[in-house]
Amino acid sequence: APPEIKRLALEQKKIKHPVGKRLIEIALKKQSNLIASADVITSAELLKLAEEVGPHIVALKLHMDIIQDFSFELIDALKKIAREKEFLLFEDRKFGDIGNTQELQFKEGIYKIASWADMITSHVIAGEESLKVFENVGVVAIVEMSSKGTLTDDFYITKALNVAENASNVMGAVAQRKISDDLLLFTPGVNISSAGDAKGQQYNTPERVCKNYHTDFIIVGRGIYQSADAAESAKEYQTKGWNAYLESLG
Ligand code: 5BU
Repeated sequence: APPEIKRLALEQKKIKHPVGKRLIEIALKKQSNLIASADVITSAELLKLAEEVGPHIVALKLHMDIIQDFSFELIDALKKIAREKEFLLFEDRKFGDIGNTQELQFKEGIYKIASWADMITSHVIAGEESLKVFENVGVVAIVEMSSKGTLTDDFYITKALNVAENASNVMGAVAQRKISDDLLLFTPGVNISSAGDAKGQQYNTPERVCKNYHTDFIIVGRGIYQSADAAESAKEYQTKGWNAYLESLG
């Protein structure tokens, strides 16, 4: 990126979290604000997708509990691809319990998320102290959802943002609107060719979420992994997302 844009993008957001800084660094280097959501259900599909979209993304968003044949060989292979292609591993676990239970879900069980995830999502419904258990990871707080009829109304969003801004391990928030410059903004529900699905999902274009909501990172699932050529469509979302992001800064 030209130096003035680099300076602008870094200075506009006052991000202190090391994982947030790393994400910005990768975004500027790769000229991408794209996070691919890998909602596939086998290790083979996941690794293939990671290889294909890797060059175009800043992070790969995962739902590890939907993988039928989960193993730590999968984690090792994913980490290797992430290192080679320079992207972060983002587990969209959407924690939403008391701190003690979240800690067990984060560190223990089959997936041992704490041992490999760079970033995780968490609801903030249990309050600020419940988030303290997420150590050595970038927390992305869910303050607003993309789906039709979500209960995250204006009142909830204001309170959730307040919790997110007060927690030092929170680096960003998921929302469908502009938020403060102290947090990175992540927006799912992004698709170029569809308006939604039959299960409540609602889509916006990369242009809309970057220019109207001032989104920092667009999250794209089916738009990429269900397309005929995942690499090609990741490239398209990368270009569209990055151009819209630069225009939103100017
Ligand atoms: P899609 O295939 O682009 O619709 O996938 C969207 C992904 O983002 C999917 O993994 C969801 O779990 C995730 N998501 C979302 O769609 N909306 C939200 O508000 C949140 C997460 Br939070």
